[in-house]
Amino acid sequence: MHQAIDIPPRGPIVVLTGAGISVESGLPSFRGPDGLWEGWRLEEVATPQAFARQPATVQRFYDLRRRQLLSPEIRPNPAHVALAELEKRWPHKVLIVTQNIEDLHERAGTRKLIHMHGELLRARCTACAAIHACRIDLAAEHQCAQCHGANTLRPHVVWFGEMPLELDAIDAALGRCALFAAIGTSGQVYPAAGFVEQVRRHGRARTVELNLEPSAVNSLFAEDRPGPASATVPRFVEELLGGPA
Ligand code: BJW
Ligand code: ZN
Repeated sequence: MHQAIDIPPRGPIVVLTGAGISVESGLPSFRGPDGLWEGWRLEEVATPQAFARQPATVQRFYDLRRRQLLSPEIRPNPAHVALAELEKRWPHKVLIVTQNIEDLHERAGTRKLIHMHGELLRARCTACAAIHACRIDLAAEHQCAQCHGANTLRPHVVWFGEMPLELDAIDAALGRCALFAAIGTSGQVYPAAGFVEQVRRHGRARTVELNLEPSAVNSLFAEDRPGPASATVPRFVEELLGGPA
């Protein structure tokens, strides 16, 4: 049942974001027409088994995405900017939990942010576990600055079958939030797709989905804001703050 609740909740907010929030910044989502996985087979690039089998293919997939992210035409859009403004002006805690591995929330000014599926601009050493900033191609010859291993770095991202990051902190925030909003995520990948159910279990929070198309878990949200994120998110934030974001 989708009914609008006009009274803004007072209390902490958790916002879950997915690839859809960055489509209008020029980055493709994963699923659907023009999605990233139209051109690549998911099981060939986003599992540890794929990396063990074909490291060069997987490195190339992430090298291309890293290059694209670092190109000047990729910029935050009004949805990222509105969420940064919400964090600045909302009188309670705002936590953005993003499944995205790009840095558009940070570039828009968001400070309190969890990258639950890791970060494209970081690399992790498979020999010594050190995490490094990374703006280079990893398919090319490289060395770990910590243990000096040759070609030991992998993208610091979470593949299928791997444990998402900071789940304890996310659980705690979901358990005390007054508002949970999910933006631009298809609701097909767990545990993120289960967050709305988790929030509903404690029964105190307003739940809102903002998406171009209904997600796989759309029916679990109390409210629905259909449309492109660059329009729906600034409008939603403006309503919450009681004035232009
Ligand atoms: C717009 C828009 C616009 C477009 N405006 N909106 C069976 C049942 C349940 C679970 C499982 C199961 N079998 C396996 C699992 C677990 C598995 C899973 O969920 N699999 C499913 C496929 C079923 N999950 C995992 O393995 C996770 N780990 C885990 O569970 O650990 C526990 C464990 C580990 C070991 C042993 C035992 C337990 C890890 C998941 C990792 C996901 N990784 C990826 C790749 C990250 C790196 C990279 O970016 O390459 O993360 S997969 C990919 O999907 C990426 C994304 O973050 C994630 C979600 O995608 P997202 O963001 O929702 O994008 P899309 O494209 O799907 O949707 C875009 C949406 O935007 C659409 O809805 C559009 O409508 C919308 N949109 N334009 C607003 N302008
Ligand atoms: Zn190392």
